[in-house]
Amino acid sequence: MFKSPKTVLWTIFGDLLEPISHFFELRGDDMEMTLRWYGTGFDSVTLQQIRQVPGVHGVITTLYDSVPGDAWELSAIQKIKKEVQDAGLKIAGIESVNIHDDIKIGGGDRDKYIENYIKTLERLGQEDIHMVCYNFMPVFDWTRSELARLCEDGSTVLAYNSKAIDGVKPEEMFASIDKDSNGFILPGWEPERMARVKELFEMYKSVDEEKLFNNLVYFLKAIMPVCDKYNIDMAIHPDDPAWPVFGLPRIITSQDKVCRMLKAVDNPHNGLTFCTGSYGTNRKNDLCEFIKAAQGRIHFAHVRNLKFNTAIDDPVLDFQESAHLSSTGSFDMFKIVKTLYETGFDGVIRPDHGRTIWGEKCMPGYGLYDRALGATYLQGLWEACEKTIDRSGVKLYR
Ligand SMILES: [Mn+2]
Repeated sequence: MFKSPKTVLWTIFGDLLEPISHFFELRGDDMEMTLRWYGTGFDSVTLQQIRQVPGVHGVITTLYDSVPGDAWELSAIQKIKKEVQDAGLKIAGIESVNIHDDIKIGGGDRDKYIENYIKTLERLGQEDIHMVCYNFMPVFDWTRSELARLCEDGSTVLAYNSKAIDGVKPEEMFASIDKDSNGFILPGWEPERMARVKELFEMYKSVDEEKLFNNLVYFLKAIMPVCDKYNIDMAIHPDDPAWPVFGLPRIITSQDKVCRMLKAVDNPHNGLTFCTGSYGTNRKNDLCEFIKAAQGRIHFAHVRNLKFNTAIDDPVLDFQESAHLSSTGSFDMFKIVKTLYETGFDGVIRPDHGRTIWGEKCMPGYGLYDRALGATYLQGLWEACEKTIDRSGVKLYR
């Protein structure tokens, strides 16, 4: 098993090297552009296609058929790693290693599931994988009311309308998501999970925001030693949308709440996936101020645009995902990328949900074409920053 010299150094001297790593360039100093890839048999996009997207050398992947709570087998990690490498790419990180509900609820078996999570992290670290995205959302992953809203140009996008969501029961929500998913299994909306939706709601009945927060802190404290040992950056994904849905608590929604979480476990390996399209759903969030406040703790960036169709004071909230360009949505994408650049971001980045265009048959949000356009656009913005802004005096993240 090949290990890079850096990994060997980190494995042995990680604790000692941490504070001085920057000076010896043990870390990269540039962002790493990637695309998410769900794995052969799950994704309509192939590694060979991703290999041809300019500037993309890595993928973010997962063991898509793994069950939350199970320890990942080393052989399974090695197999997917080899497949990615054989295609001329690398695994830049994992999205996601999902968290068992017992950990989120604080149930009787949580220590057992945390032990399994630690085993997974250990094996990922041994395979030279150092970034893990996860989320701490109860029952549901991301929520949208439509997966294929038709745009003027004939493309389709994911969209959210509060009237449609507020009047619906969770199980009906699942049926409509399932119907529009083009036959793909959407992350977080796995059928076996949704079959248990009522039971899950029952389990979360006694879990309020404070309890969920404490359970997250408990989990993070337990895994930090293995993250320190293998230099693994944990990157929590925000709740999407960034407010409570269906009466369930949501805690990774705003700058204040996130800063509290970062302080509660004040270790650089306890960090964020900064997803502009998730935090940005809540218009009270100032994305650039947020990036500055979390400087040094953003390990993974999902950068995409949204278009709001209702005024900020309208009781009905309606938004849709747009192409990545600033001109097609409500966010100033240059300002977002510039803020990441200026604050020393040197982590993994990827375009996020794209539109479905050019007749592609794909998982909603995860077609090749619009994400490839997004990756190219974001790299253009980054290049503009590199050529006009001197960040040599900025302490890179680590
Ligand atoms: Mn995201």
